[in-house]
Amino acid sequence: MKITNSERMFEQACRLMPGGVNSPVRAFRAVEMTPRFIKMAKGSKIYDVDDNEYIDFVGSWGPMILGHARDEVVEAVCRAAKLGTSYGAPTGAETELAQHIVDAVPCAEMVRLVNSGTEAVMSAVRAARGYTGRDLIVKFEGCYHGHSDGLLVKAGSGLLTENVPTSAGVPAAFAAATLTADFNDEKSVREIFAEYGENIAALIVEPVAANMGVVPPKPGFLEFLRTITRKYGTVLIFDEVITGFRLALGGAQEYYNVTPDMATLGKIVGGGMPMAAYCGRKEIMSMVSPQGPVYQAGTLSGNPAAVAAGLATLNILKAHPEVYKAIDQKGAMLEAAYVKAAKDHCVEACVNRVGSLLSVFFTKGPVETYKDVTKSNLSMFRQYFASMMESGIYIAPSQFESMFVGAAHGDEDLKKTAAAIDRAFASLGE
Ligand code: KE4
Repeated sequence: MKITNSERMFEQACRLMPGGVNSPVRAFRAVEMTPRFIKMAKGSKIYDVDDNEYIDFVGSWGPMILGHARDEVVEAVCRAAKLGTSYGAPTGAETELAQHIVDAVPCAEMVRLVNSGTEAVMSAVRAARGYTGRDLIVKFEGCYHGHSDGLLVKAGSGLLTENVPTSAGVPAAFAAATLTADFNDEKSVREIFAEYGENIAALIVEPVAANMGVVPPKPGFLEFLRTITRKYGTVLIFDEVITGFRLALGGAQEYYNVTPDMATLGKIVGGGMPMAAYCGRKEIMSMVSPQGPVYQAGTLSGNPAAVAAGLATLNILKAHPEVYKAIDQKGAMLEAAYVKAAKDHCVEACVNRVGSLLSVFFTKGPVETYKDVTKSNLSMFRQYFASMMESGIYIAPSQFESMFVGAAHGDEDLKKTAAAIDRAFASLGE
C-alpha cells in the first residue's frame, strides 16, 4: 500500500496544526502510523490521496449511518446553500427538525440546536445546574462527553487514546465540581449520592459507553440511574451523541425503554454537517435564554445547510425503520466473524456489541467496566489495526472507540471484512 502523498501532506500539516490534525484521534498516534489523508468518500468506501480504497467503519465517528455522500443529503445541502449558507435568523427548517426530534426522542419536549456534541453537553449541563440551583455533576470514568472543561475529567475517547484522561488546562476548581463513578457499578454511584446527593445537579452518562470501546449497560443499570437521580432530584442526562438515531429512531432511551430528563444529540442528527442538539423536559429547557436565565447562544446554530443535511437524514431513517434491523444484523455478522477468528487462531479476545456499534478487545473478557477495558493488550490492537488497514479496512485508530456499521455496508463489504479479520487474527496467533 503506497502512502507517499499522505506522508508528504502530513509533514506539511504538522508544521501548521497541532499534531497535523484538527481532532487528536485522527493523528493515528496510538497505532504509530501515518494518518491517511482522504480525498473523497461514497457509500461504504473512503479513498485516500494515494488512491487506496477502504471499507469505512469509522463513518466520520458515527454520522454516516446512511453511508457517505448519500444523494438525498448532498442534494438537500446544495439546495439550501444556494439560498444562502447562513442568516442568523429563524427558519422554518429549524422548527421542522425540532419537531422531528420531539416526535422521535422520548425525553424531548423542547430542543435547542447547537454546532457540536461538546456544545450540546456543555449547554445541557448548564441548563441542569440552572434548573436545580446545584453545582456538582457526576460522570463515569472512561465516558467521553466532548471537550468542555468540566467534562475533561477521567474522560474517554481521545484522552484515553493519548493516555491523558484528565486534560491539562482545566482549573482544579472546575474539575472539583465533577464527581466520577464507575460505569456499570451501582455501588460507586450510591456512595457518591449518599455523600453529595442533595448538591448534584446532573448525572451524565453514555447509555452505551462507546468511548472506552463499546461497553453495554448491565441489565438494570440504566433503570438504577433513573431511580436514584429521581430520588435526589438530580437531572439525568443521556449523552446520545453516538446512540441517538443509531440504536433506534428514539436512540438508547427507546432501545432500553428508560427515559432521562434530558438528552444530547450529535453526529447523525446533523447528517455529517456541524450540527447537534440538546433536548429534554419543558420545565428544564424553559430555563434556556431568552425564555429563561440560563444563557446559551451560537452564530451558526440551526444553520440552514446543516439543518438540511440533518432533515434529509432523519427523513430517510423515519421512512425506512427497516434500516435499524439491517444494521443490527450486519453488526451481528461482524461480531460472529471476530468470535470465529479468535477461536480459529487461538487469540485471546472478546467482542462487545450493541446493534451497529461494536468493539473487539484483546483480553479474555468479559469487558463490562472501565477497569476491564484497561486490561486490553494495546500492542496486539496496533498489530490488528495495521493488518486491517493493509487489507483495505478502515477502522478507528484506537482501542477506545467503536466500529460504526451502516446501511451502505453491503454483503461484499462484510465478506471482505470478515476475511480481513481472519487474516489479522491469523497474524496475531502466530
Ligand atoms: P463533538 O464535540 O466531537 O461533536 O461531540 C463530542 C461527543 C460527545 N458525546 C459523545 C458520546 C461523543 O462520542 C462525542 C464525540 N465522539 C468522538 C469519537 N468517539 C468524536 C471524534 C473526535 O473527537 O474526533
